[in-house]
Amino acid sequence: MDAVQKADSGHPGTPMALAPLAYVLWTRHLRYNPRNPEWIDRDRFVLSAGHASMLLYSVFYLTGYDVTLDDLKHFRQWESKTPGHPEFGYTPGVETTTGPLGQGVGNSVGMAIAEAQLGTIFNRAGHAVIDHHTYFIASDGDMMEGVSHEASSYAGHLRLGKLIGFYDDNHITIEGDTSLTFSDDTARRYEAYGWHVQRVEDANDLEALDAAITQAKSVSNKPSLIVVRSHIGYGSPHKVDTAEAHGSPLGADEIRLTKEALGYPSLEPFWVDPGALAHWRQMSDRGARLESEWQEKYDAYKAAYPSEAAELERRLRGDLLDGWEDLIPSFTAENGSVASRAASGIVLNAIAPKVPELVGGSADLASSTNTIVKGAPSISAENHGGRNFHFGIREHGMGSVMNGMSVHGGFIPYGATFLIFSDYMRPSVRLAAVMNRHVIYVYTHDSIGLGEDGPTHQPIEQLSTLRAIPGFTLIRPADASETAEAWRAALKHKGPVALVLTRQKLGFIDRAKYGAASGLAKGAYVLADPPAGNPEVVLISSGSEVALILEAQQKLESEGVRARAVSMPSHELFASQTKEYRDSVLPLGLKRVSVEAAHPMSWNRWVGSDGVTIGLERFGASAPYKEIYEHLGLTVARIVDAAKQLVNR
Ligand SMILES: Cc1ncc(C[n+]2csc(CCOP(=O)(O)OP(=O)(O)O)c2C)c(N)n1
Repeated sequence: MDAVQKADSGHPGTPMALAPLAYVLWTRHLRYNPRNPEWIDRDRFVLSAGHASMLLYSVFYLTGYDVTLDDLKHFRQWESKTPGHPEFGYTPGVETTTGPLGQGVGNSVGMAIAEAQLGTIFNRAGHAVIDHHTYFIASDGDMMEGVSHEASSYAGHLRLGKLIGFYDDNHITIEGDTSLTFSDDTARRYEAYGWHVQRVEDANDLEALDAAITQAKSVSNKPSLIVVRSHIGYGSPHKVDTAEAHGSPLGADEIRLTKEALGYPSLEPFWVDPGALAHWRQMSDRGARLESEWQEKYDAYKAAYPSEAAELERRLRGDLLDGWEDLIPSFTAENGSVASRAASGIVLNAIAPKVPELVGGSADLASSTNTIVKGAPSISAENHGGRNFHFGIREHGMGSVMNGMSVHGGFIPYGATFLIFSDYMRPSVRLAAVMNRHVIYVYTHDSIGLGEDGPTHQPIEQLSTLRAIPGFTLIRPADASETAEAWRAALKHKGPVALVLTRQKLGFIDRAKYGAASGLAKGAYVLADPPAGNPEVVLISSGSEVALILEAQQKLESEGVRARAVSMPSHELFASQTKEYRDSVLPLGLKRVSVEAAHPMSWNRWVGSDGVTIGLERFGASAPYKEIYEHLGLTVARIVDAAKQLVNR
């Protein structure tokens, strides 16, 4: 109440209502060490209702994390440790960034999968070194959002027994009572997903909460949901059970009345009873003890299984195994024309043995996205160790689960679907960028080049809008050789990367004649220059359209126009190069033509106002793809004309 009041913004009601739950969970059940928030076998806790962040920050302060009372007084202020919503990598103890409702539930499922998978792979009889629970708190909003449905359905299917969620059933959202819009029987819905479900009728009943958590922990073959009936703004005489308690300060008078009603010993803002603080702070010693007990267990494991321990530590550090790059295949003319999705599948399968942390799958499009690791088992309720994931037709859930696996540690998750359906998972993709997580999206069927499926399936604006996400790296390779380099770059990169790949076959670009595909690492590179004389104009392209600019370059040559052809598979990698390099590829003063079968918005940066962008500012069409290219003007003739006009010929 006091922190929200001082900040003059924030959400007091849910932290007030759930304080008893936080107390029971953090003092009796959760295994964590406030002095080492990074302890790898800690239980994970996710506040999916991220707006209630003051609940988390209060507990961090009380239990002895590196969060002070002063930090609470600076709630929501510039560079304070207590931002409006919990931010991963920012406040010690925060396991994932939450705020966009539903994502925390999906992240929790990912964390529980990560735990189950690492445990299956690394634990040995008598040595359960990875053995922790994942808890989350979800609000009405979390439960209404589709992403929580998708992820919870998947969690039930996989029987993730160490996942325990609380549903804060307080009947209140921003617009008022949930009866305005929400008639689900959430408990039965979760039962239908295959979860073990309990109800606690009174959020202030510590023993009932304790018993429910104990029971949930004992159920090892299903995830658990505990539906807790709470009263938002509990204690506030005038705001309890009202939407007003959700997202605004209570007001000084109401805070005073609340403290009086609760029998709080002081009216002074931020006053914490020293006895209460000492009681909570015992959690620091408890945490240190829990970790040191685990450390003993781990030392024994390490002595008995040194190579397993070394491998586990490597994965958790995020280092790649030596020699993995030697497995990246080379493509030659003999491979013929290869769709980049097919080349990607070949590369993935080639490197898989030496990149065991690279696990993932697709949203029911494995045969189209070429993302199965052949011969490897699938993850299932019976085998949590399988590396091939069948995310089902749940793109958003897939994205959210990938983030959870990534923040847990030990994995480079990949997830595949058609590029058009990146829109279905975009909120999770954005959060991967916000958190700077190393996850890989394999997006195939990347343009009108997919042909007959038509405009609903043909991406137009997706490339530009994905490129607009800060910290996001998109790579759209031009042929099989660039696809191999794209995987190399994606694995070496640290943030989120999308590999954008074709359905249709792409011709082999003869590297004896053209620039080496290794140039992909720099985002853009010169493929071809005129045989004599300086170029007069630059043609730039990515992916399938690179073949068009190569042909246009030759045609221009035959007509006496000296053009340079540049492959630009990644705007972001190119933007991060030195100015010298960028100017060497796109010399200052040379006019430019960009070509991409997509909305041209993102190319203006490279082309400038005196160049030409050839792209699509309309939806596609259903037809064989070569015809669509012709009809929509993505042709060699148009590129040649544009270049000639630019050089006044
Ligand atoms: C995806 C998403 N949509 C909308 C919001 C804005 N928002 C924040 S809290 C909230 C709903 C509040 O109700 P509830 O989830 O029950 O939380 P409580 O009032 O119990 O704290 C909404 C719509 C959001 N944070 N995320």
